[in-house]
Amino acid sequence: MAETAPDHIEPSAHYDAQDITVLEGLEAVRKRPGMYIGSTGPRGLHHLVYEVVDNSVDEAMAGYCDRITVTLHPDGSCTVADNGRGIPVSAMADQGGKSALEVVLTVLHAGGKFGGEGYKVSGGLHGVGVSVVNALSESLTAEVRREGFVWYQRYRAGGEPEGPIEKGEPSDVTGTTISFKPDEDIFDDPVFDYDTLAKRFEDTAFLTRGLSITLIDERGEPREQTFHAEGGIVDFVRHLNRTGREAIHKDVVYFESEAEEGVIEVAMQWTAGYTEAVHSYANNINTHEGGTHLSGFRTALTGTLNSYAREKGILKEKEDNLEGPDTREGLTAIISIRLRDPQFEGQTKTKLGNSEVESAVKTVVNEWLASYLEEHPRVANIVLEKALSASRAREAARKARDLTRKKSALDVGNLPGKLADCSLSDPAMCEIYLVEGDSAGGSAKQGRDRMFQAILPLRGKILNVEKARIDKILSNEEIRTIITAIGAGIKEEFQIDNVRYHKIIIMTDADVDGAHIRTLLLTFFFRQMHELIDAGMIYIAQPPLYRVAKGKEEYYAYDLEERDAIMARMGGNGEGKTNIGLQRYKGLGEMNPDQLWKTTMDPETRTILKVTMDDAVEANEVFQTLMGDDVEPRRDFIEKNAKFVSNLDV
Ligand code: 0RA
Repeated sequence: MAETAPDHIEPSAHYDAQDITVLEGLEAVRKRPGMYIGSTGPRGLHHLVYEVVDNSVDEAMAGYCDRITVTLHPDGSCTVADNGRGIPVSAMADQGGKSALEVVLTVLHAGGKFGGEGYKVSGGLHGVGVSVVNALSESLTAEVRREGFVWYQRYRAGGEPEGPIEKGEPSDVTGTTISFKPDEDIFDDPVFDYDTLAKRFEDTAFLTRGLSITLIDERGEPREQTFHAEGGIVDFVRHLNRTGREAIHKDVVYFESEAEEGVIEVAMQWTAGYTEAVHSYANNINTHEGGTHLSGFRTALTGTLNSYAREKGILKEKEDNLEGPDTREGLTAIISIRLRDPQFEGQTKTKLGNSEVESAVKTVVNEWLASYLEEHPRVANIVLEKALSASRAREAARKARDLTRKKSALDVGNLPGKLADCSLSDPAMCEIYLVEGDSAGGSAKQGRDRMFQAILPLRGKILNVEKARIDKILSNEEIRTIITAIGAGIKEEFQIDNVRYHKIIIMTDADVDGAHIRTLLLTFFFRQMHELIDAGMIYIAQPPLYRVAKGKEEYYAYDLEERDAIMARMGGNGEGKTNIGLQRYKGLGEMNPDQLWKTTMDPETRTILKVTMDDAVEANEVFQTLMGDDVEPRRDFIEKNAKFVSNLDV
């Protein structure tokens, strides 16, 4: 059987002071899990997997590992296996002779202690270390292949070792395998979501050139996917452009540089479209909210393109400089930075705050891009032509706007006539319903609580914003009405403090047209008022699909299943003759004001879904699928559209 590691000091029979400190540390994690992993909801749960995988990714980035396999088991546990060097197993004198493995798994923040040079950069949003995963697991097993043997150690609930590390059979390979089962006492719903993990690992694989990550699901229908990008972020950019974004130059512009502040990688390609798809990452974390690396990149891009255009006479002396957005129209780019001590800020902790990074990225991008443009004049011309036409469109739009400024729909002083505003003026108390169709709008106006609920009926399909330029978007009647009613402007001029309602509720019919209008509205908010989504101010109303009545009793059902359940309870099976009245609502307009209030608008009883934008990369892809030229994927999506919606708010 297994024997004790030769250089391991026999543990004493009772706990010494050091052990107690360790257990207290893990206990603190169990008492306040949110402090370490953000939440005990889905995000926190998946964070456990990322924490373990990120350690393996660190090993890959140090050049010692090229395969990671993540397996989801039927019993709710998860195994992360890599072929790295293996976590060190030797005894640590300054840790009471405990193995390094045990220290890594039981001491908070012990992860990077043994690495030296290769380990200066570490992934992970919180970077809390595997000991936190151990603390929050019902059980955990570590299996290390190293120094010619397999080594084992098991942990009980809360991270207490069952015994010292044990030396097992000989092994001529190296690697680390960690299996853990999230503690049901800690997590609200400890079930891993395959798609959430798959998306993350796809990103990670693109960001870590050459690394293969395999995700295996052994629960239910077996599923397996392997993510691997030999070309790293260059492949990422091509991947983002593969649907609906037509590249206007062949090669992806790429460079990599190691500065004192960290390693910077940039890949970019311009497309024929009008929207910008620039995604930034810091230590493999998608920095949705941007930050210093992104602003450094933007400043350099604008500056370098302007200098080049001036120098080559592409911009004439009397012409104005290109503005930032002009240079990014149609641009797909990935900015990836790895740094020693990332500071994450912002509402969702996805904004890089390290101030030194801004000028480092700026300097590097300036230098690289300037020489790239010199060496690739054809690409330079294509890009500048694109930016110049964007600049002209912007100028034309500005003139058009100035002309109509006085009676502009963008001025709040001029609220649209269609808006039935509420009486209260404190935005935190107020909500606005964007309602499909005049007839539903009429019912909503009569049914609402006018103290705090405003109604804006919208007619027809609003403009397809993905394909339109800003000047066209602003000339669309429905869009102008929405902008005015919300009162906070758009794009760079958007000011969240001026928003007139803290709940903006989209209420459309439960059919394909309704789903389409909802998607168009979400696209519009995503492109023009992104902050509203970040701030969690956009919601989707959930009108019922059926009304079931028998005598004086009446119930509303929100889907088929619920309808059948209600009917069964009332004694009808939906096929034979009963005195049950069943009404299927084809549209909101079929409900009378009272019904609409009761089922969909009364804060006491309604369900509204908060729209979140957890992953801008994916959202961008979905919008493109929806709005791009291919009709098929769009129809597909609309039919099962529920993607943007999470977080019940009852
Ligand atoms: C520190 C030092 C060394 C390996 C690791 C950490 C390591 C940690 C993890 C976590 C998951 N997989 C891992 N693989 C390796 C080894 C240093 C050496 O061998 O010189």
